[in-house]
Amino acid sequence: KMDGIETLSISDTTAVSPDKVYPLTSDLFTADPSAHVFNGRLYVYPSHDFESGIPEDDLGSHFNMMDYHVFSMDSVGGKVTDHGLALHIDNVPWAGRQMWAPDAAKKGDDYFLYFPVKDKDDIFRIGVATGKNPEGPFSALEKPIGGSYSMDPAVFMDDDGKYYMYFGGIWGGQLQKWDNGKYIGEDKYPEADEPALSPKMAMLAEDMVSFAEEPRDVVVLDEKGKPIVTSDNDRRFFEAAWVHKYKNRYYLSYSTGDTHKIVYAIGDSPYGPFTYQGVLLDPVLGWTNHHSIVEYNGKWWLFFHDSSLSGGKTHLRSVKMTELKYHPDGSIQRINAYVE
Ligand code: FUB
Repeated sequence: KMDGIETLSISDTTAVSPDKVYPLTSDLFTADPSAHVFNGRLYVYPSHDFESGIPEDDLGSHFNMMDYHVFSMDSVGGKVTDHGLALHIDNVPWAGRQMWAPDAAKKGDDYFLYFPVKDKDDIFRIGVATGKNPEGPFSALEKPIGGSYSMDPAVFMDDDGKYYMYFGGIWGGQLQKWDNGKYIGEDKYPEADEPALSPKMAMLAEDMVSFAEEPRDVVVLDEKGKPIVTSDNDRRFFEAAWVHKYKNRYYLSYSTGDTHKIVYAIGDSPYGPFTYQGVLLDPVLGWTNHHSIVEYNGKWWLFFHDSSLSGGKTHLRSVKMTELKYHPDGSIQRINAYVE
């Protein structure tokens, strides 16, 4: 048994309706919102969905995004500003196609946009672009982050000023094509009863554009302290890792992909292990479910997307936010965005 945090007693099996859902964008399709508070203002770094005409497949080829816009607001429910083009694929020297879910970080007076995109060999890598303003524009480095692979970067800053990147995603995200940091070019999943593929994480170096260490596995344990296994599709990691800290404990949340939930696990170190707790967001309209969690003005907010604005087109999504609530024991109240 690995050491983990106990499964909290108040874990919701039934979802409640959110207090209020705030749609954030309607002029552009947006997805995978990563939210941060910089200088007292709320910034959202989403994917920018558009109709490229590429047919839908299991590898997500129809998610053929080419650029990023940053959005911001100074109050929940207030005006949301679209700051325009922040980074275009044509300005990323090594990029091939598919700009997927980004994230951002601030260190001192510098801002960093982290983004997954396939390189010219069609292998997902994680890139970084820097800027002097939270909304961009950002200027991409010549090469992806050394030792990075797969997708969905999420950067967490701990209270001691250290930054950690969590990343990875299976199926179209290609995590299953990597073995111990080496690209094997074919799909290799652990057996059904073996520990599932884990998200990866690494501390960022002082420069914020490289890893300070080799990426390692982020282990998610079940209530018995055993790693969650490959066949456990309702709980195993698929994509969209996010880490936040609440009352001194680390919360890892992620999408279960083909079972379409956002679930969470708690640990007492940014390295984990994390113990599975439950669902925090039920499936939304559209195949993907991808979120972020941030504290703003004393409340906690869940950012997510769905395909309601496009009439259900999975690759044309729109970001929203709603309040996230905790039970007294630190467990998270489960939300279904559509329950009346
Ligand atoms: O937006 C493209 C991909 O869909 C993201 O990288 C995944 O997390 C999923 O939301």
